[in-house]
Amino acid sequence: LTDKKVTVVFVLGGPGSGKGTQCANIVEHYGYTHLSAGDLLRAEIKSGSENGTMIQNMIKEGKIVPSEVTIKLLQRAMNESGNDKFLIDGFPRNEENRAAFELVTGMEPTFVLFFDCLEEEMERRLLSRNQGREDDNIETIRKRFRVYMESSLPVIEYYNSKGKVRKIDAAKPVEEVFEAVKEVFTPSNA
Ligand code: UP5
Ligand code: MG
Repeated sequence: LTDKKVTVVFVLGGPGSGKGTQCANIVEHYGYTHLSAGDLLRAEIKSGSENGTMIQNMIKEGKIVPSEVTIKLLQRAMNESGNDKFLIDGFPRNEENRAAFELVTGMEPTFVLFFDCLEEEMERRLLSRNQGREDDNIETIRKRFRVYMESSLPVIEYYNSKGKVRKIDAAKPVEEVFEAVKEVFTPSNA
């Protein structure tokens, strides 16, 4: 997987900005494998792994799980997929995540899809999601927003300075957001 032909797109944006929703659309149209770091961590909790309790506590507090744990899960999922095109959703969340991923995998994203959305709208979506996520309560949501502002936005700034960010207005209805996403993935742009 250190092969140069592997395509990685980081899909970033605040909690509830629509990363998972739009990744599902992208997969249907463009042949990528969707890897949600949060989904992989939640599956790790369910599997009863030795890290499960630690991961569960971090997610409940909206904190960022140590890079080595998340990167191992991502690498395993990439290897198991048999694909060479990946949407990595919700990772990297801080500078340390970003630097560790590049160091360990030798990969850099082709570009970064950034879903930009106002906090009020994201909060509304998360509070009405009702999928039993332990972090979808107002206390944890506030913590997730703070971590996003303090730790994750600087990663987006970093890639923006390298000209790699494709910013999408994510406050619009799902179909309209996907129209904008499609423009990014048309061959002349991607
Ligand atoms: N919805 C979506 N799009 C909409 C639209 N355009 N208009 C109206 N409604 C829309 O969407 C959220 C909800 O909004 C859904 O009900 C959807 O139908 C609706 P979704 O697509 O799920 O948004 P998403 O951005 O994926 O929100 P999510 O809650 O998954 O984002 P987070 O970044 O908070 O969650 P994630 O799972 O990535 O991480 C959870 C936690 O895991 C983190 O807080 C952290 O503790 C841990 N984590 C790490 O430690 N490291 C990692 O690398 C990753 C995660
Ligand atoms: Mg998600």
